[in-house]
Amino acid sequence: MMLRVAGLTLLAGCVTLAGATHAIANSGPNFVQVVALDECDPDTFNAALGEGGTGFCHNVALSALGFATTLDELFRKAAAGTPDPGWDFEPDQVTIRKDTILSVVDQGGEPHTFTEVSRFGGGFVKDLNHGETTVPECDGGFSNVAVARTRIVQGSHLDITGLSKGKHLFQCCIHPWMRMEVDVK
Ligand SMILES: [Cu+2]
Repeated sequence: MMLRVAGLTLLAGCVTLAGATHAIANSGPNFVQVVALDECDPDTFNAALGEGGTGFCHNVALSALGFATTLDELFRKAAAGTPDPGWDFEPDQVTIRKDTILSVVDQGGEPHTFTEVSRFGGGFVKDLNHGETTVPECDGGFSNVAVARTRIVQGSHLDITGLSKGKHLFQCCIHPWMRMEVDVK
């Protein structure tokens, strides 16, 4: 009986390893990863925004360590024109070949969007915009299907392919200071 349990544990270990190998195989020359980061505080975000809200926060680890930013702080910093740098796309700029898969992973605690815009500007949450006008690509928020398709929830990723040669600008339609430039050779 004990042996059988041990066997099952070993099997589970193999499955985990297989998953890791797959991830490594994906990070070849034609695969570039971008991470979306934030430091949302689950207590204040979820009380105000709820399960279905645009800011629902799953960031349990950071909060327990005392590093999380409260919802009030986030809005206060944005209004002061000094938005929280913990909300960020990394890297800020990347140069890729035309056939590269750009995979954007949300490693923060709350949802973001990775939305291509013709010019950087405000998102669809007016009080986070510091006076900037909402860019047309973010207009309407998630009720706009084009915006909803660029949403990335915590722990998931969005793969961008088929970008044309030249300069592409992406921003988050919720936190508009999250900006990134992608140059395709
Ligand atoms: Cu965001």
